[in-house]
Amino acid sequence: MRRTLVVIGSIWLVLAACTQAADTTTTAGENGVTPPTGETLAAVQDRGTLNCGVNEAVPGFGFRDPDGNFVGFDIDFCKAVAAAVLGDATAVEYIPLTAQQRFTALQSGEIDVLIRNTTWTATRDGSEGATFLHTTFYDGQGMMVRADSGFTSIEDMANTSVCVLTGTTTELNLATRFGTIPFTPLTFDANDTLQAAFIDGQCEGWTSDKSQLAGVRSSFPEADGGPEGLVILDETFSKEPLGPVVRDGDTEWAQIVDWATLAPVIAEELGIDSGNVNSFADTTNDEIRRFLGLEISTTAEDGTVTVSTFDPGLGLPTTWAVDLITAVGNYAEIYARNVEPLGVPRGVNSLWTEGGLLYAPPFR
Ligand SMILES: N[C@@H](CCC(=O)N[C@@H](CS)C(=O)NCC(=O)O)C(=O)O
Repeated sequence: MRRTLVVIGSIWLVLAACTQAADTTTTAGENGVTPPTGETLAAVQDRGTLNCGVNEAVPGFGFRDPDGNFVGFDIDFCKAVAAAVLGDATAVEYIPLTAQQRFTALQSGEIDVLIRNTTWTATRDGSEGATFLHTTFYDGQGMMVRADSGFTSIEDMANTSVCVLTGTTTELNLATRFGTIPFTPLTFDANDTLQAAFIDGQCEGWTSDKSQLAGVRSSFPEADGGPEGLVILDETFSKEPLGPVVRDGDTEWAQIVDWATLAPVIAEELGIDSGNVNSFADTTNDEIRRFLGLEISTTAEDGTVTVSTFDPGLGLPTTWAVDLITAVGNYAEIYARNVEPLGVPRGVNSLWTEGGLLYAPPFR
């Protein structure tokens, strides 16, 4: 009987949280800001800054350091877009958003792009006015527990409480994974309150994307056991492809953000990085010349030589890729700077030529 009540209680809590998430969804323009459909590029150029919706609470991905600066893997992709579009990686207005707020902020026009550890799902594509672009980080959900808890699997965690953020894919996956295993989800709006509850012992498990658990674990307060006091269980129980998201209805802007997102991958594929990006003036590799906006000579059958720079017609300046790679580096550099310190190996986030999933379409 008690078990049944726990299961019913769990289902209710999850449903309540999901309903809350759905209720906060507004239609575009509902909050008085008219979303610039088809005009985002011009709006960003006129403003001179990119409004990037980010996280401020996940070390390694989207985090505000002690000096108040935004740092992390996702933040570097905001910078990449600003460098491509405005030629200035610092021309970014970072707008911190909770998981619940993020799609409303996108729909209302408050942000130009959302880069906040956001998972691409069919429902978000179909019902949130959102267009998901290429995945920048292939992730999966996991469970973090105290090292002294003795838990080594989800099955060990019957009749426990699990802390989870509301408005996330995480809370739905959690219910799916526990299935008939009785447990109580405790939902929170933000990481700081969730962490306080976890430290307080209100929940035995903390579930989220594994990269984010690694980030949170890396900076766990020493007074509360530090990183060593926590273990992330081996199991990965969902697919969480994370990447940038733009508003539906502005294909030109979506393509610009998409290619800015792909540029660090292209650069890594071509062996270009922030240190050598200016050293390719004499390269005979036309793929590199096209990407870096260097002049290319073509000789027609009658011997006429034409010199031109490649322009794919995306609406970006010729120097966009040079500006971008100079500012943030290639994908390997972005990863090394932000994610490697968390101890997360590249794994599936390696180039396709190295057994990973990162694969950029041809820049030609
Ligand atoms: N990728 C998942 C989860 C994203 C998510 O919100 N993760 C949490 C877990 S660490 C987070 O970002 N917390 C920071 C906060 O909202 O304070 C999604 O798109 O729903």
